[in-house]
Amino acid sequence: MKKTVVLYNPYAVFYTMPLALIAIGSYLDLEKYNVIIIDARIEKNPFEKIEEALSNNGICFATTVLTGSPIKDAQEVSKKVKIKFPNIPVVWGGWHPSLFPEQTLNEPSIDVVVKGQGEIAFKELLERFELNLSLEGLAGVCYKNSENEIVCNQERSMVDINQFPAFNYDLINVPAYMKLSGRKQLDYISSQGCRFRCSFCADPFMYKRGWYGFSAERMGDEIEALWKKYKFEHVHFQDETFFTNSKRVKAIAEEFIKRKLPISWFGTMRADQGVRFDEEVWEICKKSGLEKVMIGMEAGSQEMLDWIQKDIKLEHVFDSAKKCIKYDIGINFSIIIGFPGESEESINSTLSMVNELRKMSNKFHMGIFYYKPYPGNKIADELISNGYIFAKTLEEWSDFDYVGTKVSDWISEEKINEIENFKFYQQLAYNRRKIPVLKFVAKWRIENKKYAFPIEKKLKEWIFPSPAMA
Ligand code: B12
Ligand code: SF4
Repeated sequence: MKKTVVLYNPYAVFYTMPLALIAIGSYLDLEKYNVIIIDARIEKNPFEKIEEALSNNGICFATTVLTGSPIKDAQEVSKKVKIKFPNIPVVWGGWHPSLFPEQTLNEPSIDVVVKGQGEIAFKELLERFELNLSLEGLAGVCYKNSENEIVCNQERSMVDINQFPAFNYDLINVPAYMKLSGRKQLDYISSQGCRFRCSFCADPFMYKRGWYGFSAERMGDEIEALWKKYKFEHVHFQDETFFTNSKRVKAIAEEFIKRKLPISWFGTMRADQGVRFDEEVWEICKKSGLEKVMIGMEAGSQEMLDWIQKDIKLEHVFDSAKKCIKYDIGINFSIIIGFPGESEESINSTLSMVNELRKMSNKFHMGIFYYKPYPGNKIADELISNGYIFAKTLEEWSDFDYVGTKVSDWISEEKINEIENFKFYQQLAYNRRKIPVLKFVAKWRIENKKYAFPIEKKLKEWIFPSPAMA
C-alpha cells in the first residue's frame, strides 16, 4: 500500500505556484507514494485536508517556510499535526529553516530540517523514515536524535538541476492558481542559485554562489507540453537571476519562437547583464514574448552600491533601462533604502534616481523596501560584531516583517514619512490610468518635496486599505 506524504505551503499574500513543493514532490516515485500538496492559500480548511491525507497511511508531513508570517502558520499547523499524529515526522525545508536549522528544531513539534536544495535529501529522508532508520550521516539535514539532541549532519553539495525530472504540475490545481492570480500565468523556475555576492542577500549563503540552469531544449519541451495542457498566456520565471547566461537566454527565446508559443514572459535581470547582452539577444527575447524584467537596482549612490557589493555601476541601470525602452519592455525595479549607517544624502540620491527612471517610461515600476538585517551575509556579520541582536526564536522570527510596523532601525520617523509619501505620489504621478490633474499635483509634490496635507493619500487609504505583505 502506498505511503502518503503531505507537502504544505503556509498562508502567504500572493498566489505564485508552490514551486519548491512541486520540485521536491516531482522527484518522488509516485508508484511508491501518494504525494499531496496542500496550500493554505487555496484550501478553505487546510488542516482538515492534512488530517484526511495523513490518516491514509501517512509517512511524513513536510512544509516549506519563508521568513516572516509563514512561520506562524507553519508552526501552528506543525503543532496540530504532532498532537494528532505523534508518530509522523514533521519536516521543515526552504529558506528560513535552512538559515536557522537549530533554532527551528527548538520547536518541539519539528523533527527534521532539510537545508538548501531539497530534492535528493528529501527522497533519502523518506527512505529512512520508511525503514525506521536513524538519520545519522544523511547529508543536508539537521534532526533530533533519540536523546532529543539537535544534530546537524554534513552539508549536501548542490547538484545540477538538469538531473531532476520535469516539474509535475499535476500535483497542484493549476487553474485555481491562475484564477486567484488574475492572469493565465504559469510560474516556472529555470535555474537555481546565483553567482553574485550582494552582501544583504540570503542567496550566497543558501546556494554558496552556485548556479545551475535548465538547458534551453529541455525548457522548450517542457513549456510547450505545459502550454498544450494549460493554454497559459504568460510565463513568470521565478529565478533569482534568469539572465545569467546570454547564450542560454538566446537559445531559450529561440525555442519559444521555433515552437510558435503564443506567450509573453518575465524574468529577473541584473543591470550589468542588460548592458552586456548583444542587440541580437534583446531582439530575439522581445520577439519571443519578453514583456517585463525585474532589475535589482537597490541604491542610487555608487558608494552604497559598492558597499553592498552589488558589483554594478549606476550607468548600468540607466543603460539597461534605455535598452528596455528601445525594445518596449517593462521593468520592475527593486530598491532598498536604509542600509545600516546609510546617510540622508545617499537616501536622497536613491529617491531622485527612482524619480529619473520613473520619468523615462510608464512601463517602469518601482518597489521600494526598507533594509531589514538578516543573518547569513556580510552586513549581518558586521552588525552582530557591533552588538545588534537578531530574533532568537521561531516566534520572534514570525513577527519579522519586511514591510511591518518598525520599518527601519536606521531611518528617522520623519524620513520614513517622506519616503512613504514619495512612494505614494510617484505611483500617482506616473501610472497610466490616473486622472490628469492628480498626476500633475503628484509630480509637483515630488519635484518640490511638498507632502503637507496629503489628502489624496488619506482618501486612497480610506477607500482601499493596503494589505499586509507578509
Ligand atoms: C515565489 C517567491 C515568493 C512568493 C512565495 C510563494 C509561496 N510558495 O508561498 C511570495 C510572492 C509570497 C514571496 C514573498 C516574499 N518573498 Co519571496 N521569493 C519567491 C521566489 C522568487 C521563488 C521561490 C520559489 O518558488 N523558488 C523555487 C524553488 C524550487 O526553490 P526554493 O524555494 O529554493 O526551494 C528549494 C529549497 O529551498 C528546498 N526547499 C524549499 N522548501 C522546502 C520544503 C521541504 C519540505 C524540503 C525538504 C525542501 C524545501 O528544496 C527546493 C528545491 O531544491 C524566491 C527566489 C527564488 N528564486 O527562490 C524569493 C525569496 C524566497 N523571497 C524572499 C523574500 C525576501 C520575500 C519577501 C520578503 C519579499 C518582500 N520584500 O516582500 C516576501 C515576504 C515573504 C513572507 N514572509 O511572506 C527571499 C528569501 C526570504 C526568506 N529568507 O525567507 C528570496 C530567496 C528572494 C531573495 N533572494 O531575497 N516570495
Ligand atoms: S541580490 Fe540578486 S544578484 Fe545579488 S546575490 Fe542575491 S540573487 Fe544574486
